[in-house]
Amino acid sequence: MRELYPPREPYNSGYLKVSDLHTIHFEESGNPQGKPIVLLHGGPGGGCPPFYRQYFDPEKWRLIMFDQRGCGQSKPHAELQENTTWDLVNDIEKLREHLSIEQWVVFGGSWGSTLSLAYSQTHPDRCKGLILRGIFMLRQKEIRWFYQEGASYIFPDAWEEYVKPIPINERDDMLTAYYKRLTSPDAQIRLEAARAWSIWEASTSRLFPDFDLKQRFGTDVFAEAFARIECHYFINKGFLEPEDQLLLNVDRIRHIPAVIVQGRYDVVCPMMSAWELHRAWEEAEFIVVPDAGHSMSEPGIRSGLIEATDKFANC
Ligand code: STX
Repeated sequence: MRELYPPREPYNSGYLKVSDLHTIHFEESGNPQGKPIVLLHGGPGGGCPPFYRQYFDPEKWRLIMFDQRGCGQSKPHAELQENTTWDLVNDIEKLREHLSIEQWVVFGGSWGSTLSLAYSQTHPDRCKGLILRGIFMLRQKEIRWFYQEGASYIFPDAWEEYVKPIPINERDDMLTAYYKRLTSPDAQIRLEAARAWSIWEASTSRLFPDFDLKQRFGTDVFAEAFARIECHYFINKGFLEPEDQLLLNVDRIRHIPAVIVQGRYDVVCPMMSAWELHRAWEEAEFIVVPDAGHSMSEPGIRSGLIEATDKFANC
């Protein structure tokens, strides 16, 4: 089993104005002369905690992390205007140009895998490799499974807490019911919904539950951005058209070296999606971790990801 690299500080960080409204926070860490790799975080709305740096050999990689529109240290916080998949794809290009990088490896898990597919299929020439985890293609069946019916059968206890803020007569469409509350002008209503939404995901992310994750996801600042931005993207079907466009456009990236790491017991992004991607893209290395759920910090997933970043650093 591979362990994390030691904690480190960035050697550069700053803000990049990407539109009249949005400014994103980015950082660089590791070796300034190393191979460039960009990390696309999950959610959307999850931001980049510092331990993400530890998946990358600091001698070999020049790691670029940034907080997507509206989350982490990006501003304005929890903003939904001008916040779409294609805005984020454009931001990634702006950041690449800002840092004078010709090509980079793209690393993304969960929503980060969705965004990695959207970005690489739009700008394949900029991508030297793809490291994807917990595949999520944001199709209706995936949204339905997690927010309406499916995951509820496996975590009925956590589900009870998730449905609590929603009156019984609105529970046949949880996404719409949550969206209404998450965009309410009343901060109390917004926050109650945001916490319940976020804790649902934290409660179901790992094979073995993690109390700390629930604590972090339940804080007001994190929950408000995470829940609002996720719900906004999901109610808008990820701004993807047709809904399976990421699967249909695999031909655009087929030639790019890639690895897919998937937990067998991922309840947030069930393995069916990773399997469908694998079937459509058999050139990509496919690794199933037999004893893990969704989280990148579970031992098998962590180890698989570090093996992948080490391998890509050496080729
Ligand atoms: N959302 C899946 C996702 O992208 C449906 C995700 N789940 N947890 C996370 O992201 C973080 C741990 C990155 C917040």
